[in-house]
Amino acid sequence: MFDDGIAVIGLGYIGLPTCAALTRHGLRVTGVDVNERTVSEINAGRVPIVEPNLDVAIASAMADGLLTATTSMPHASVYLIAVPTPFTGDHEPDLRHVRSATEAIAPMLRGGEVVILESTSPPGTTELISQWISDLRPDLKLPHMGGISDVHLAHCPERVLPGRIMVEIFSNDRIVGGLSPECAQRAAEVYRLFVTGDIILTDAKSAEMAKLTENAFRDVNIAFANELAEICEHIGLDVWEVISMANHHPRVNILQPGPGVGGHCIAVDPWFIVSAAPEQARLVRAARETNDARPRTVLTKISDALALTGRTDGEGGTVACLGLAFKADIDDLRESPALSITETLAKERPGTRVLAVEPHIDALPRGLAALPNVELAATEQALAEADVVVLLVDHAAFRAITLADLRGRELVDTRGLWR
Ligand code: SAJ
Repeated sequence: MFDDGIAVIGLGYIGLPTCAALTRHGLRVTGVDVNERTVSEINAGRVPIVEPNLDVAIASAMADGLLTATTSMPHASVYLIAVPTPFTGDHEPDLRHVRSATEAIAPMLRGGEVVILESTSPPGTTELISQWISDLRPDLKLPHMGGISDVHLAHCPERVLPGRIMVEIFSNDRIVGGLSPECAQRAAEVYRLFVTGDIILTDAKSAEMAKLTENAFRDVNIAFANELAEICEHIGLDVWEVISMANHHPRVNILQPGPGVGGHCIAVDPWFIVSAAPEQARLVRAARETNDARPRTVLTKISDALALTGRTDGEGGTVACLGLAFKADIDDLRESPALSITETLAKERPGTRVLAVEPHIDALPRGLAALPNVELAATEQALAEADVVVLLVDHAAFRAITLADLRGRELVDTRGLWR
């Protein structure tokens, strides 16, 4: 089944670890990416993203001669699509990367191949891929037409947690949804090679919805914690204490409030459900709106804290923003509420000096670097010079800060570390 190897399209946080997992099991893998720099980095044995143990796994795949990266689509027995699926300005799914991957695969098909979509996608996307291929290749029978097909199509959503990808890619259970039962069986054979968890077979649309449901579940639960934070503040209670006590109940497990939900999954995927059923997805939409409103609440608290130090609107003062990443102990700044709070603060208060502290990076991202009132600072310098200290990310490095280190500063603690 794998005679012509496997092509993994999209060499990012999912595609690259998947290449590593497949090559570890002796398969020949071609990694395909539109970004020439990514391709040349990988071919030179360097990994362009930070994820524990990924560099070692990729280096050994290269040393064994099992992995090559390229910008052009090869012929392969299995195509695995792991490209981004963002949303447009009005929260509608943007499938342009899936479409261009499909358009590159279509001319290579000879019959007998398996095409798997791993990218998190709105319900119906796998079927759309089948239609797109059939428009380009009227000579082939595709599974959406019914009957026996020449090419097999399935959705197998990725579920790995950034920071634990090289563990979870092997151990997580996988959902494999085929456009036909035969498609699901053929795609499952790929995952049986390296997955130790259960493999659950279903139809493609249920698999698409299951993945969206997982992330919407987490988003709704975080929104509940964030709403509790606002309720508790309003009535003068410590939300972290309230949650910790409630969680002693055997059937209660409330998540933690924070400055908002970041990353490229949980803040995006629920919108695909809203888009598919706008009238019905009321709670899912409300959760998104609640979490998206958190950064503004934090900015108001920073202004209030600056006012307490005698700074009037828009002018003066030094604010230390601790953490820019989208969550603890990673270097990933994508869709980070901490980053957007720091940037908005600096833009809205050009007379305020903003010290950005992020132990996992050594240069400011472009948006922040362009602002004259922002500097990348070490923790000690920021604590020494700030009037207001804002804890945005609960990195391990910040857990060592004591209340004594913060004496005399106004504090905005969005993670409940300094209670
Ligand atoms: N967050 C909170 N409070 C919490 C937990 C998280 O505010 O109690 C915030 C984080 O700070 C972060 C955001 O939510 O900004 C998302 O972080 P996360 O750790 O919940 O999730 P991700 O985005 O790193 O990974 C999620 C995972 N999905 C689920 O746990 C259901 C992962 O398994 C998925 O593979 C990934 O999305 C994905 O790619 O879809």
